[in-house]
Amino acid sequence: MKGISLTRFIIQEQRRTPGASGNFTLLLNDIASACKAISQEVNRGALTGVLGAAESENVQGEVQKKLGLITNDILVNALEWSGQVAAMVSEETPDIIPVPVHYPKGKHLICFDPLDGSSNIDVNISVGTIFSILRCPSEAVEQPTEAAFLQPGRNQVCAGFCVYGPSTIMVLTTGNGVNGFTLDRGVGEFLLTHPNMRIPEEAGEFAINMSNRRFWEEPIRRYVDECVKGTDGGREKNFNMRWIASMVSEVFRILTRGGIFMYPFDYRNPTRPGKLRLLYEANPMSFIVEQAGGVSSTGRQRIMDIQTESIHQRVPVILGTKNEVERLESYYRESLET
Ligand code: AHM
Ligand code: MG
Repeated sequence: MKGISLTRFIIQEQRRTPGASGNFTLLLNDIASACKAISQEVNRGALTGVLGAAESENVQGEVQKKLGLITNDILVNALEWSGQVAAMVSEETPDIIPVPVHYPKGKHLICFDPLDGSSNIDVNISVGTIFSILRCPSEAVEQPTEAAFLQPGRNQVCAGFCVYGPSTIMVLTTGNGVNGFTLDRGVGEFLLTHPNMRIPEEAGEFAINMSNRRFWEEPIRRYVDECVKGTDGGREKNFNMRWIASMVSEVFRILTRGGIFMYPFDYRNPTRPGKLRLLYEANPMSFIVEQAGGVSSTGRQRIMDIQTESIHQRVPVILGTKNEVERLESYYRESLET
């Protein structure tokens, strides 16, 4: 299987799924094409003048980056014409993105963060695209509203992300495990390089933005303090720390060599129960992590069981190696009992 193209891989998966139409294959091909174009834009960077801030803010009041808006347009253009999509949600757009009336509609809802890791764009550190595919309730296909998107993450039919790093790598799940494909620029195709990715059961690394420590809840402080103390504390080993501030890179590292990633609830802003967005960051990453044998939680509940209340909803995210996430969940339970 190693070395086969993403297109062939998807078609072979489709043949194994009774009753599957080719529509989903077309949709994934469009996403892959968009990611190739985004990879090219990210790669050319300052040469084409796409770095820096745009003169606008997103719905969350964050200054938008030029490249964030360009990559958003690439994805919307690649998806809206295809006939596979009912509507889209993007980190860069306040409302749902409808399919223009002159194009046919399909039965899928797509949620995406076109360029995650925005603080890294101008400093030449890896960024990525994250996407999630839901089925559109059949009665909503013709006139989808925000309500159609308010589904729990366990309803996802596919999730993936692309990291634009030293190599461009796409990681994908349709609920049958996790596979990674590296973009071969010579051939112009994503080729299977990381079949059946499994998160190692032993973790030696934790990832969290330590500068927020004073705002954390007690279970997070307890867990991280123990990691920092290593063998001098209650743990049987020493830990290393990483913080790339690009969730795509952190999750790819965890898929490759294990570990735990935390962007937990903190007390900085009482209206914000976390930083990461449920529909296009937390849910797709949770689907991938669970499919690779890991766990993804807010500390208090499984992320994919959260009932979505709004399209840009934020949630705490703790994901990675099963034993480590479960240990932290047990600290949350203990702190709630006392
Ligand atoms: P973004 O979508 O605006 O890029 O925000 C999400 C990113 C994640 O990739 C990363 O884990 C986190 O923000 C880093 O945040 P911070 O700069 O607070 O450490
Ligand atoms: Mg993001």
